[in-house]
Amino acid sequence: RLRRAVCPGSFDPITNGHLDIIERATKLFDVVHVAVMINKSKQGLFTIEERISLIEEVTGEFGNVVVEAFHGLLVDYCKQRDIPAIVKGLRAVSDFDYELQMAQMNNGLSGVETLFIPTNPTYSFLSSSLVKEVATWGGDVSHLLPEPVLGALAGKLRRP
Ligand code: COD
Repeated sequence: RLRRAVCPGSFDPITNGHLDIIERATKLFDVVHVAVMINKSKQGLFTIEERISLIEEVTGEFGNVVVEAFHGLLVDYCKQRDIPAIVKGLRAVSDFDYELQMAQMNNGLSGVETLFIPTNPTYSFLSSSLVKEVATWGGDVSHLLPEPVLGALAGKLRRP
């Protein structure tokens, strides 16, 4: 039986921080699902389809990544696909409170386990929202995003 895990998130857009966690997860599991969780109350800069196609493009080389959108509870996504583990990156203590809450809630709901991978320190300050803000005002984010995402973001900001 294949060992599966899921890396969930908004990925609006995927950053080098996300990609680092996904790549490390691909070395620990046979199949890594990247789940773009749809949050109707958060509009987002990229459409769900754009986020998925960027993730597919930058994770293709790993060879064991499945990218999907999901509307609903993460535990239901896991149940439907027989996924026993959630993999999350931890950037700093500030992430810990909320991540611990979600991990305990998810475990209580369905028994799914959450595993934390400490972020590469190069990316510990990195989030999709900060990248968008810095790029909006012309700051250089080229070291923080995979090449195809950089191009897509520049396109979005040119034609809002
Ligand atoms: N370095 C390392 N890891 C990072 C970095 C970085 N620089 N940035 C992000 N990550 C990792 C973190 O593990 C983070 O959790 C994940 O990537 C996703 O990040 P984002 O910002 O794209 O996504 P979030 O934080 O908006 O995602 C929250 C979820 C969508 C995972 C959460 O809201 C959820 O599970 N929603 C589904 C509904 C549900 O089940 N709710 C109940 C939860 S108990």
